[in-house]
Amino acid sequence: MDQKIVLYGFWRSLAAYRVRVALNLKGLPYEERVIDLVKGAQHATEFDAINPQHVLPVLEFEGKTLTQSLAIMEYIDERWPEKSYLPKDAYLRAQVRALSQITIADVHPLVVPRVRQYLHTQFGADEEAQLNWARHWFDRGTQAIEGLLVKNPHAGAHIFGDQITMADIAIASHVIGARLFKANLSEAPTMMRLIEPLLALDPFGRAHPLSQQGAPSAV
Ligand SMILES: N[C@@H](CCC(=O)N[C@@H](CS)C(=O)NCC(=O)O)C(=O)O
Repeated sequence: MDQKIVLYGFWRSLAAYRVRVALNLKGLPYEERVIDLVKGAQHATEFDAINPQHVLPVLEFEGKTLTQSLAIMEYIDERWPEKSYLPKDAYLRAQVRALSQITIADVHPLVVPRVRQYLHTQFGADEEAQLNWARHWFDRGTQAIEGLLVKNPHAGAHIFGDQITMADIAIASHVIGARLFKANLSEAPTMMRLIEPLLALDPFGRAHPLSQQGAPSAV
């Protein structure tokens, strides 16, 4: 059984970032195989055999393949339960998933390359229009997250107390994405107070898109 963990990723992929952080938090070494989304490598025949959805990330371990960052993060936490990033309490765990889904399920899918490409080919959206589209959805997500965090009674050093949870990983990916797209983060002081210190931690810093192979020195 192959014990090597392989992550198919790309420097700019926010979903791959989430999985990198999860692996780093667990102290799990992995090999990252780059699928260049700019060159359209997600559509190559070899990758079709790995993920017919043509998206990243994909995790391979022990001959098994897994897609979707949320499912992968949950799998990693269950497979290596030490240093868990999911609370034991069922209600808190559901809240962690709910907050994570705002960005993973509601914001992020609207700004991925295939959606921006479709806006271009079907509706003639140029680069600037695509950026405005992405910023709009990031800002809507930021407002929703900030609104929830302001009312969150569980906050400690992190969103749900002093334990880093999957929600911290997901919201960190939202902040990084908002920065890459130059969206507005100035009206989310609660979110930034919680996330900014996280980004400086080693498991998050090593996973950062701009620290990956192929990333430009400035975006
Ligand atoms: N919901 C998926 C996101 C999948 C996704 O859209 N990934 C992007 C990179 S972050 C991708 O591979 N996009 C390729 C494309 O849009 O053509 C997850 O969280 O894993």
